[in-house]
Amino acid sequence: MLLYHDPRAPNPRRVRIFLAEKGVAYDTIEISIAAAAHQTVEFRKKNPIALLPVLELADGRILRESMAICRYVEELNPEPNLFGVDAWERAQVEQWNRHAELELLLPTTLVFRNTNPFWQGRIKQAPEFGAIMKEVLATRFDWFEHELAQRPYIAGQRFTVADITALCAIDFGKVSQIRIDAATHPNLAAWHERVSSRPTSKA
Ligand SMILES: N[C@@H](CCC(=O)N[C@@H](CS)C(=O)NCC(=O)O)C(=O)O
Repeated sequence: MLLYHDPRAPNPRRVRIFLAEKGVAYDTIEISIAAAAHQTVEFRKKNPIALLPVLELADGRILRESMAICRYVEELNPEPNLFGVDAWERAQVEQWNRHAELELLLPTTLVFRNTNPFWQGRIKQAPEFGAIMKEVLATRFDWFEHELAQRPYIAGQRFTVADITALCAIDFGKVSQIRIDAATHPNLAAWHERVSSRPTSKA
């Protein structure tokens, strides 16, 4: 398997951590977003909408959504289970992974895209919208703080793909000065410490 990724981008990191948790071997090709390598005609043959990550199988088949890739890997490598073992847990993991995607990762990337000089001249930016997304994120941090007072991991009593998504979202906030304040969000900070201490978080 070949993973096209950018080491600095949060969605490819989700897949790298997932693959590391599974202990699955794979090769990588770095596609630098800063160098616009994802915009080339050649890369668009892999993904017409020029986004990372992309997984290419040995026979040339392509998967280009992080969660589609992770689900495929889970099917082929059921252990350790990261998507839930029964109907209830699978629903919980799905729910919390979507919450982490839509309520943490999406606004975090929207702050970055709309306020960071990196994107100046590359895309149209709306700084005020970015600032609004930052305010929304603050309310989401409050919500996750409340949730994590009740359990050690995002979707329940154990580490799942929902933790991977939330970790990648929160770490990517750094570039926009979005940080967990341990004084006001001790449970979120403790969770962050817990998941960051896993060796796979370095993947
Ligand atoms: N839903 C997609 C999102 C992919 C995505 O937005 N990737 C970002 C990197 S984290 C990207 O390639 N951005 C390049 C750009 O916006 O030009 C997935 O999870 O696979």
